[in-house]
Formats: sequence, C-alpha cells, structure tokens
Amino acid sequence: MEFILVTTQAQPHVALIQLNRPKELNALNLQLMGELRDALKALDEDDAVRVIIITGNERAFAAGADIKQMAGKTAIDMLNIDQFSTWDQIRKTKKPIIAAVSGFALGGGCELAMTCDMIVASETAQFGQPEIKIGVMPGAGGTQRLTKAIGKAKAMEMVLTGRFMSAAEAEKHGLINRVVPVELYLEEAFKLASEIAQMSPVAAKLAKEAVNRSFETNLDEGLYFERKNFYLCFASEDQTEGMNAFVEKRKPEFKGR
Ligand code: DAK
Repeated sequence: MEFILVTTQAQPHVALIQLNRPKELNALNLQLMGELRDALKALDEDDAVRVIIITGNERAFAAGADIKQMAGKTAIDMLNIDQFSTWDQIRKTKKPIIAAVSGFALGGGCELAMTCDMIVASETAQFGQPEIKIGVMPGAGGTQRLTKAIGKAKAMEMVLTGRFMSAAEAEKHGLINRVVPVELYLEEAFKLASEIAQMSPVAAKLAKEAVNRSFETNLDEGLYFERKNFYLCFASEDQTEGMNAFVEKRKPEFKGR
C-alpha cells in the first residue's frame, strides 16, 4: 500500500486506516481509492476486527478527488474508469466505520467521511462540497448524503456556493457525531470504536445494515427489514450470551457468532 497505512489491531478489535498523501492533502487519486477499497474488504473479512477507523492527518482528512488526475479526462474516460464500483464496494463494508476528521474534508473527502457510519471531528475540521468552484458538482454521493444529513437548505447552499462548514456548525446540523480539541480527535474516535467493539459484532453488522436501510426505503419496508434482522440476531450465540450474561449479572463475552 503506497498511499494508506493500515494497522489491523490499533486497539483490540479496532483497525485504523490512515490516508497518507500528506503533501497533496490526501487528495483521493485512483490508486489511493483502490488501496482503500482493498483494505476495507480485507478488514471486513478479518474476524479479529470489529470496528474500522479511517483518518487522515491534522491538516487534512482529504481535500477531495485528485483534481490533477481528473483535469484532462473526458466523460467516456470517467465512464471507463468506473470509480463508482470502488465507492460502492466501500459502501458495502459490513462492519461499522468511523471517520476521524481533522482539517479539510472537501469534495470526495467529505463524501468519504459521509460514506462512513459516524464522524468524530477536531475543532479545526472543515466540511465542504466545493466542486462547483471547479466547474463540476459532487459525484460520490454528496448531493444525497449531505442533504439527508443537514437538510435541503443548508446542503443546497454548500453545493451551490462551495462554502465550507466548520466542525461546530456540522455538529449543530447533525452531519457529525462530535467535535473535540484537535489533540483529542483520534483518541475520541478510538473511544467510540472500543465501545462498539465490545458489543456483539453480529448485532452491530445487522443493526448498521438496518439503519442504512432507512435511507433507501419507506417506513413500512424499513420496519420489515429491521424485523428480519432482529429475528436473525436470535440465530447468534451472541444473543444467548448477551441475555444470559444480563440474567447472571456478568459482562458478556461476545464472539461474533
Ligand atoms: N487534488 C489534487 N491536489 C490537491 C487537492 C486536490 N483535490 N487539494 C489540494 N491539493 C494539493 C495542491 O495542489 C497543493 O499541491 P502543490 O501545489 O504544493 O503541488 C497541495 O495539495 C497543498 O494545497 P494548497 O497549497 O492549495 O493548500 P492551501 O492550504 O492553500 O489550500 C485547500 C487548501 C484545501 C483549500 C485547497 O488546496 C483546495 O481548494 N483544494 C481543492 C479542494 C477541492 O476543490 N476539492 C474537490 C475536488 S473534486 C467520483 C468520486 C469523487 C469525486 C468525483 C467523482 N466518482 C465516484 C465518479 C470527487 C470530486 C472532488 O472531490
């Protein structure tokens, strides 16, 4: 891996992926995205990993797709490159993913953070979809996920003006989970990850899938989907362990089975 660093057990059951093109503010070139896709797939298949954190560095989570790489492309080049399959693969990761964001999360960087399940940010984080300033528009879910997260008026303003949103504003409008001082954002992401990692990994996957389904379907179908996943929890050893542990007044030991 040239452009990402992967630590499989950064903490027990928690993997860390660090985007690592610091000079280019972690601009998401095709190779980086391919590496990210492959790493997430491997971590999703690794039984020892329960939660994944994606981060950048203090200055930038990611300043967007690599504009220099995109500049000379035609529509047919973009079609043939088919970046969507990479992004779709990332979206299909079953385990919870936390984005730990500091500095710029712009364009594809903001979209990547929103593709994750939760966002922990430093006070210096800035979120934005500035594609309009370079003559295009968001292409990896920005118009949809941002609108669902912060509502039409705010999303429209960000997408049409390219204006950045501060971490404090992003928290106020529900785009992110919390804001902490810059020296604590990664630690805070690990705390959240460790808390989730103590739960049943089976239930966590099924619950993530059900929450995400709420974005894609109406209430009736969403409730039906939730019900099926709820039943499925009862096929797991973790359900037996969790409920027995409660009754026996002890801490459960979940195995992900
Ligand atoms: N691409 C390439 N290089 C970038 C970059 C980017 N997005 N952002 C920054 N860099 C590079 C700069 O060119 C500079 O490199 P050198 O000139 O030193 O070689 C270095 O990083 C440091 O940047 P600056 O010198 O500009 O640093 P400043 O602090 O002055 O400014 C900035 C920081 C973040 C405000 C500025 O760099 C900036 O405006 N960057 C571009 C932000 C942007 O427009 N982002 C959106 C890009 S479009 C899709 C998937 C995704 C996408 C589309 C389709 N499909 C699945 C089909 C996404 C599209 C986008 O994200």
